[in-house]
Formats: sequence, structure tokens, C-alpha cells
Amino acid sequence: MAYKKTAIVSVYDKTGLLDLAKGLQENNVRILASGGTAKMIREAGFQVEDVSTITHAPEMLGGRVKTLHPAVHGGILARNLDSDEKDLQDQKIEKVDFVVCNLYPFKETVAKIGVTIPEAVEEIDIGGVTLLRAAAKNHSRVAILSDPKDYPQFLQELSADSNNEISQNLKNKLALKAFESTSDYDTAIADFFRKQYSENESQITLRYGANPHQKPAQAFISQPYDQLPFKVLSGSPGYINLLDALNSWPLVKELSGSLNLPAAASFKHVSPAGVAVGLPLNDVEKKIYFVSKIENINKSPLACAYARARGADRMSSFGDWIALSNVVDLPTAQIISTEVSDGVIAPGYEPEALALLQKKKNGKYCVLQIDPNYVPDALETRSVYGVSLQQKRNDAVITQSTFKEIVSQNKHLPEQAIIDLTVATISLKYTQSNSVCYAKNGMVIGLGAGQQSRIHCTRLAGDKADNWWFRQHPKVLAFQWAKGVKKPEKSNAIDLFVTGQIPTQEPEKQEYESKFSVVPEPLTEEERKEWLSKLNNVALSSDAFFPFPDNVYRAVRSGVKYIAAPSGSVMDKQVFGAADSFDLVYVENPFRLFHH
Ligand code: 93A
Repeated sequence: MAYKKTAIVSVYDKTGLLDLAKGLQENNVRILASGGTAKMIREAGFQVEDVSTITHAPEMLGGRVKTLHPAVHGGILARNLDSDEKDLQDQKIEKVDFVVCNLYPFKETVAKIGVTIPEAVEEIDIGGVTLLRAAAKNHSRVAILSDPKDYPQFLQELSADSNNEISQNLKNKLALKAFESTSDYDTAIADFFRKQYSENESQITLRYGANPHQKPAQAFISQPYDQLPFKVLSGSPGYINLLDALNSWPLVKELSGSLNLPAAASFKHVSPAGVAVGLPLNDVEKKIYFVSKIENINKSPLACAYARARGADRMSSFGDWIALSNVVDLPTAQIISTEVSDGVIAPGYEPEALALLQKKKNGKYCVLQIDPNYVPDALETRSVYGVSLQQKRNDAVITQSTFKEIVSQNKHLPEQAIIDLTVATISLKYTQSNSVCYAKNGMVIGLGAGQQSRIHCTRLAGDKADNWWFRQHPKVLAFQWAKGVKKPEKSNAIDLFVTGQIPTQEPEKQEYESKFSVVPEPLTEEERKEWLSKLNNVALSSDAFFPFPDNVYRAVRSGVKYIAAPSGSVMDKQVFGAADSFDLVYVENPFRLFHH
């Protein structure tokens, strides 16, 4: 009997195979199948021929070559073109209309504990992938079934059409599925061999993910890179360390590039606690940032930058991840070596600086060296709850010229204000939204991150800026510490003092007082008011527009004089009006800077 259509069937997963064979036979489709597939169909009593009927070659190399043959692939790839028809005639090849194929279980094999490379290699399907790709490529003519779930719909269409044609719509969908399946298969193969052959080059295994029960975990980079953009010089980074490192590095790189000054960032939980450029420190700053003992610190702008970044919000920076824009020198490493910190990323380390850092935490301190010339792909993809989200990377370039659209009556933006707005705005670009940032003296002095409400960001960041300012109050500078009190304990006590939360209940009261040789008198309301009134010329940036003027009112209470924020609120007029009523300079930032 003359067949109407021809199918090549070669499946590892034989689910639904016999129902499919039955349907094909009922519709007068010639079935050509590879070894095991043919055997199962034949034993069930359906008509089937071995693929060797058309290849005239036996399966060989222990099954490595079964369907790889021009008789198969010529039949699949041929178009309805005269030239293709002629080639087929010359070679006595017949067209194939349907391909049914699913692949050796590579993923399942490599998921087994202790799998060897030879075992994995044998599970790499070559012929099946070729069948899938060839048929999917020629989907204008050929239907490719790569998933048993699609057999019923295919058979329905096959029986419904008098010429046994499959709709183009179904062929398209099936082709896409086949391409998805080969892509997923190759991803699994690359993942396996990356771990085998490129560990610590393009792949590192992490102890766990965000939490200890989230195993396995890894970091990797795929083509076109054969190396991760960083080298681990000491310790072993964790998942959150890398999130911090890969957000903080671009921040300091961009900030330093924009202002032509070394820059530093102190990160916690993927938001900056502090960010600064390397402007020199005065004696009060040295004292409140705990760097008075670092010799000649002002000779190292990088050390000044880190002292400021770490000093902005010492409570939040406890156990920080550090990013430094320049090669790390000894003074910078000396500051780091005395602080509780998790790790650092920088483009390089002077030998004595590296030696010092490698000793920290008994050698467990994490030191990463980033390739400063690394440029990530323009597109970034992440997977959330099994769904891939893809976007163009936020490549907005923030320079001093970003702040030229002044919408307030006061249009005077001094150079220091531009520097501070640049620091605040680039910091927001790498801060979890919503976010608002206050900056002064080339450094972040208060940052509110990850708040759902904008006014809460503005308040949180404003309160932090106030704390930073109160830490410089003469009463705080005159604190007399008890002997042996450590830096984090001092930071805690200062924080309780400046935030007006001096403990009154035991045992906390006694604990607090034990930190001092002379317990300081709290700040009076008058002292607070008077000191706060001296905080001025603060710059503020917001990652999105201010929806209400309340943000401006709150900002002003922390000495804000310069604001940069996107516009677009229905209340813009009122917001700008509020700024005018305090003679503020309000700049429209052309970029909204949400970051997640
Ligand atoms: O070893 S292979 O890569 N070489 C081939 O030529 C080939 N052709 C089909 N594996 C090949 N296949 C695969 O064999 C299919 O992808 C399918 O998973 C399996 C079906 O084998 P059998 O019909 O012998 O059970």
C-alpha cells in the first residue's frame, strides 16, 4: 500500500508511543524508527520499519550513530523546491513529514551522586538533537513532536485533514518547543562541563544561596566569556556577598569615572550603607569615622573615600561588603583590617595591602579582584519563581551635566552641590527601591532604602543624616570611654545617645553606662534644636518623583538645600512650590532610577 506520509520516530521516553504508533498507522503514515523504539512498536503489533531500511547502514558505535545519515536528514531538511527535489531524486531519498524524538536523560544522569564523566558523556544525545533541530528548522513543512503531551493534538489534526496535513500554527508551536528543548539540553550539558573543567574560572560553587538551606548554589558566566570577571584572592564569597560585590563595584566605578576621584562603597544586603569619594578628612571627621590612628590618611584619597563610606552609618556598615574604585593601598587596607567586614572588591591590591587583608578573619576574609575592563551584556536576565525576566541593563550615565534642568526659582548650584548630587544619585542607581539619599562633603550621610513609601524613605534617610550630624556634636566628641571598649560597642552607644534612646531600664542601662568612664549627660531639646539648625547645604536625590510636598518639608529639617528628583507627579507644581518657599535649588533628574 502507498503511504501518504512518513514519520521518523526515535524516543527515549516511550510514554504514549503505542497510542501514537496506532494513530500513525490508522492514518496510513509510514513509520521508520530507531532500535529500541522500533522494537517496542513492533512487539505491540504495529507496522514499523527500521531506520536502516532507508540508510542502508546499521546502528553502530554502540548506538552512538543511529539516525545520523543523509537519507534521514536530507529527507527532513528538504524544502518543496525544484532543486531540493532533484537532489533527493538523485540520491534516492524520500521526504520525511513528521519527526518524533525526545532525548537521552542527560539531566537525570548528572543529578545522580558520584556520576563519572564517561557516564555523563554517553548520555549526550547527538542524533536526537540533530533530528529535533533539523525538523524544527524545516517547520514550514515538517512537524516535530518532542513532547508526548503533544501526541493527542497532533493525531487529532492528522485524522481531521483528508490529506493528513498538520496546520502551520501547530507546526510553529511544535518547532518552538523543540528549540526550547535542545536549548535547555545544551544548557544542562554546559553547566555540567563548566563545573568539571572550569571551576574557579568561569564557575564557582557557593556554600549555599541566600540561606543555608538553599543548596546547591553557584555563580557562573557563560559564553562569550571563559572567565568570571573577578578572581578570588582570599576567602570564599557567598551568594549575598556576590550580590553586594556585583552591585557595589559598578557603583564605585561609575562614581569615580564621573567625578574623577577615587570612590568607595560600604554595602549591606544589596544596598549601600555608605558611599563616598576621596575628599580629605578634617580632625572631627577622622575622629567620628574612627580613623585618627591611620597615618597620613589624607595622602590616600581612596582611604578617605572608604573612611567616609564606612563612617556614614557605622551601625549599618557593621559586617559590610566593600567596593573600592582603585588599587587598594596600605592605609585603606589598614582601615579595613580594623573593622568588622565580610569582604572587598577592587581592581587590584598593592602587595602589602593584600597581605594585610589576607590575614583578616584568619584568612577567611573575602578578597575579590575585578577586571576593571569587564563590560556586562546589555541585556540582563533573572529567574523569579520559574519565570525569566529580562531587561536592558540600567546604563543611564549620570554625570555632572545630568543636573542642568533646574525647575526652582533659585538656580544657583555650586560645584560641591553637584558633586554631592552625583554621589547621591549614582548611589541610588544601585540601591533597592524606593530610595532617597542625603549627601554632603562628597559622601552619603543618610540613605533610606527598600521602603514602600517615599516619605518613609525621606524620613528614614533624614533621620540617618541627623544621626551622622549629631555624632559630631561636641558632647559626643568629648565622650570618655571605659577601658577596652571596642569600636562596635562605641558605635552602638553613640547611636543610642544621638537617637535619644538612652536606656532607662536594667540590664540595658547598666550595659550602656559600662561603656563610659564618665556617663555623658543626654542632649537637651534645646541643644538638639540648636545643633540641627547648623546642618546645611545638604544635597538630596530621590530615585523617583516626590508625590507630595511633605518630602520637601522633611528634607529641609535636615539641612537640605539641593534636591534632584525626576518629575512627573501630578503634584509637581506643589512640590516645586514647596522647594521655592525654602529657597531650595530643585533639579529635574532625567532618569528614574528604580533598582531591584
Ligand atoms: O547516540 S545518538 O546521539 N546517535 C544517534 O544517531 C541517534 N539517533 C537517535 N542517539 C540517537 N538517538 C536517540 O536515541 C534519540 O534522541 C532517542 O532518545 C534515542 C532512542 O533510541 P532507541 O530507539 O534505540 O530507544
